[in-house]
Amino acid sequence: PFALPAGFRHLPGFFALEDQKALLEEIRAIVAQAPLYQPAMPRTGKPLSVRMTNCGALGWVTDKDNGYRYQPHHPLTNEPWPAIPQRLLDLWNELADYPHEPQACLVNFYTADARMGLHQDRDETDLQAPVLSVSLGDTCLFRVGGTSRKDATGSFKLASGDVVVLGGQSRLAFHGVDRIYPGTSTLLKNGGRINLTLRRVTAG
Ligand code: MD3
Ligand code: FE
Repeated sequence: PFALPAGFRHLPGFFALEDQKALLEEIRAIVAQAPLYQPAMPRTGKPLSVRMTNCGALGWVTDKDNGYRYQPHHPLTNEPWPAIPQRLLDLWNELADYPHEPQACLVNFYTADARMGLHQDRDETDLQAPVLSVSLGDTCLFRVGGTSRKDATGSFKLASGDVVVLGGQSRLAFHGVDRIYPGTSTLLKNGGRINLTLRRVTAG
């Protein structure tokens, strides 16, 4: 029997289409400064199917030799990450109910065949802070479970403009992206899905 973890909030259609378009332009400017790259799994070096970049003081990166971590520079350009757009800082202030600013915004880009396996987010020192997620472009099938990998999971769709708040117990829930539904949004010219996650990394 699956029950959503406490603190999990799905806000369908939180961003209207015009705001999604404005946010997408801001993300395009970030990607122009900090290009999407293909991250690799620790030790095996197996490439992730999701391409990534970041904005904010810190960015989440992974590669074969150094594994999962936060760092202040892009792994390929060695430039500092671009700033988090004000629209996303406003979102955090509206929904996070947390007294410290977000430090990282991970930008995930999914093509039609990209997936993200079931995992927990535990690379942050501050596990009290919520994670905020914004979806843009094609709909995905998202899966969420409990704090143990063995716990039952439930699935639902995340569509363009949806926001998810992962607070409380849900912060350490296992989650992943099982599939992308191509052609479900016209926001991105060439299709695909973008997910933005806003995070506090270090204790405030
Ligand atoms: C539940 N991203 O970047 S967003 C990730 O759609 C990640 O790209 C997925 O998992 C994506 O780590 C899911 C929704 C999400 C984000 C963080 C969570 C759900 C979460 C943290 C804890 C529990
Ligand atoms: Fe995650």
